Amino acid sequence: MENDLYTFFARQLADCRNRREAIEPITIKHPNLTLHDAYQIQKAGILLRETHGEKRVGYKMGLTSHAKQQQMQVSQPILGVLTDRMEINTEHSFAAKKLIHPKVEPEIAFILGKDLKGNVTLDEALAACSGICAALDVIDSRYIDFKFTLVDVVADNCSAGAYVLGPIKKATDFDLANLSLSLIENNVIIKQGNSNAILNNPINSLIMLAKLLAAENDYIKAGSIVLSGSATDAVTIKPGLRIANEVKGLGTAEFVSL
Ligand code: OOG
Ligand code: MG
Repeated sequence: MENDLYTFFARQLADCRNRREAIEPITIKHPNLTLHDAYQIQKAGILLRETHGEKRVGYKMGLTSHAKQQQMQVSQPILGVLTDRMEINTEHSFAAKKLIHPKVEPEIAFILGKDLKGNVTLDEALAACSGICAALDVIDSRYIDFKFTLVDVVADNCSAGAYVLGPIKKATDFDLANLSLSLIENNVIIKQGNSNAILNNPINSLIMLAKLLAAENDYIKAGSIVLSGSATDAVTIKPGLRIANEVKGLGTAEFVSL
């Protein structure tokens, strides 16, 4: 497919974001789009953001848990790109009204201290991490009712909306395959999950990201933030609430939804 067409679809999705209006999935009118096309559309979308001054800060993995694959009826992990504009501000308040129909997910995030390339072992992935933390991923599909195919959601940058991180700790101090996550609204726990729901261990999400990028001759650069994917299904954000992901022993990522 032509580069112009990738940019055309990327612009369409960016317009949806700016106008806060969802559209029908692009595969309805273009059923022949491939996963490769979808990643090219995603890349064109990130280039557009960069021309508007946004800076890449890392990646998000999506659909890495059974709960998410079930909820979205899509059965394969995917990646998206995070930019600095997506970070929830330092006072940690977040205007849900600026998005179309945001939902929130409790996650574990990694911070890379070193580059990570190609097929890596669990120990190599761990050694590349300078830290881990609790995270909240705010997703906001540009498609009506969050309904899409794998190709659609990849083109839409994995529904990336916003994110916030908790305090950063040393990865080797934790049993990554057994962290307990609680998604909390005000003081009420609304979802509970375990980090083993994320590909048995969220570090496997990082390993998979390195592998997916290697297929495109790319790699995870030192300094990158990587969201490993939601441990539970996603929850619609209501305004006026303190929303938190409390990870036992690790810390809390939180924001107030306006
Ligand atoms: C796609 C994004 C999924 C996750 O953590 O699984 C995702 C979506 O559900 O809209 O961020
Ligand atoms: Mg997510």
